[in-house]
Amino acid sequence: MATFEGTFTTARELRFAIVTARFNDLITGKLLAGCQDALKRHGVNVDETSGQVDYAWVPGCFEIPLAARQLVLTQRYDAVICLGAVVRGQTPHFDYVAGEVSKGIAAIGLQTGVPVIYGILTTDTMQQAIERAGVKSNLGWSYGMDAIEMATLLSQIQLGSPSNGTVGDGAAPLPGTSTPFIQPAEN
Ligand code: INI
Repeated sequence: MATFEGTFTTARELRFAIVTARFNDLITGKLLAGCQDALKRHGVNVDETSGQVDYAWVPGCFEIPLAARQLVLTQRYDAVICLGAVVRGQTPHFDYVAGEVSKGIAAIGLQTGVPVIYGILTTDTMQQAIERAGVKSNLGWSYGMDAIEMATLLSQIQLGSPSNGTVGDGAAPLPGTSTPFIQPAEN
């Protein structure tokens, strides 16, 4: 039996894109810092000039799926991380924005086979958002870890090389499994 399980020891070989919403940037800036910290402490060079992590900024969460999809379609990244914050108390269209960004992010991952991390805080109050972006803990850190885990997991599955080494043993990929399935969504 094969066990596929993401690892945290080979992140220095991976490439990431991070899409961050400017809306609620007090919160999203903290999420980004936490995410960068997690990646950096696992060997990823997060400097803009390194080429290992690229950054995209969008006005708000609603625009995140479009930017994330375009980044995925370049085939340059092992995972794309989406960071945003939707606060219910601040907006009557909370449900629309939160709903669209959730559906959009899920669809990109399923359509392309590339992990797209849902790093969107959806809270009732700004206080809750602040607590989750650094005062109590910083979920940005978790989103960075999730990206590493999913990128390495998908790589194992594509290569037929599980963490317990019983299939493939990290040798040549199984036929037809070495290239991620990338296909633009239909209009
Ligand atoms: N965008 C957010 O990222 N968070 C919010 O809480 C939010 N509110 O409150 O409306 C928000 N709105 C902007 C939206 O995402 C779009 O950027 C805008 O509607 C332009 O398309």
